[in-house]
Amino acid sequence: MSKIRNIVILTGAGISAESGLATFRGPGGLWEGHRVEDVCTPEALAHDPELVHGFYDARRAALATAAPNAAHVALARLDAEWPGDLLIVTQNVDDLHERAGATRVLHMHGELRSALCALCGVRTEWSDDLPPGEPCPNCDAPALRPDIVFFGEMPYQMERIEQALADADLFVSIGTSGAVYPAAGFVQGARAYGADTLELNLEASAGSAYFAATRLGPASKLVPEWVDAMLA
Ligand code: BV8
Repeated sequence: MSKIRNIVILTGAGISAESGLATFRGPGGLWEGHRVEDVCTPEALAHDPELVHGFYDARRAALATAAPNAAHVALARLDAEWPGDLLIVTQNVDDLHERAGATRVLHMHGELRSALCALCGVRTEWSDDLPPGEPCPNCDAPALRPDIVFFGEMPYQMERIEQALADADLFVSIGTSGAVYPAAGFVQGARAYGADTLELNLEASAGSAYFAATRLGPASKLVPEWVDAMLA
């Protein structure tokens, strides 16, 4: 444990499942009601803005009734107490890591509580419904869209993520199916740079074979146990 100084943690929808937020794949998943290409692509946004804005409005509203769970709280404690570098790279667009108190968080797929102007690129904090054609507070163009990275769009801050993976001594993946790239490839990158790798997930994922160790179970149990051991 003493040789570990820099940690990168990747989180996915599974870490928020016990907070009542639906995951994407699996029974009752978000995608179950929708085809991915109908709600999570630039083409969908152009073709049916009402559907896409409505899909994210519903998820933004669900945030109001969700609270961080023991896994988010444990990661926030590690963030506060870990003396080395630590970066929580989340694929999630909820704000549960921040509401648990974590500060070193990077949302690579965007955030529900942010609106992006498709014209001037300025972001505006947004907590209510975001109807299509809403004027941008900065440039006034009717071009505000959900600040979400759709399929075919470049995830945010990839250079910063790649640098963190290059510097990492430990890469931990929590609550993700390993179905979406480039996030699903981070474990291979981390290993190539010599990092140790650990997966904490409810079930085996598409990437489990790449991890040096995989522990199966709910994040609310596995993550506090792992953080306690890291801070012991
Ligand atoms: C890009 C928006 C390039 C936010 C999302 C290489 C190979 C193959 C394909 C590609 C490739 N490179 C690019 C692609 C295409 C594509 C892709 O990966 N397609 C897949 C489907 C094959 N990737 C992209 O398009 C990405 N862009 O690469 O751009 C580029 C280059 C130059 C110029 C321009 C562009 C963009 C990807 C982002 C797409 N946006 N969503 C939102 O709506 O929330 S993806 C969506 O899936 C979410 O972001 C989500 O985060 C992501 C991954 O899902 P998970 O988080 O893993 O959730 P899931 O339900 O799948 O799994 C939950 C897991 O939790 C399960 O394993 C379950 O067992 C576990 N679990 C459940 N309960 C618990 C639990 N674990 C613990 N405790 C519990 N209680």
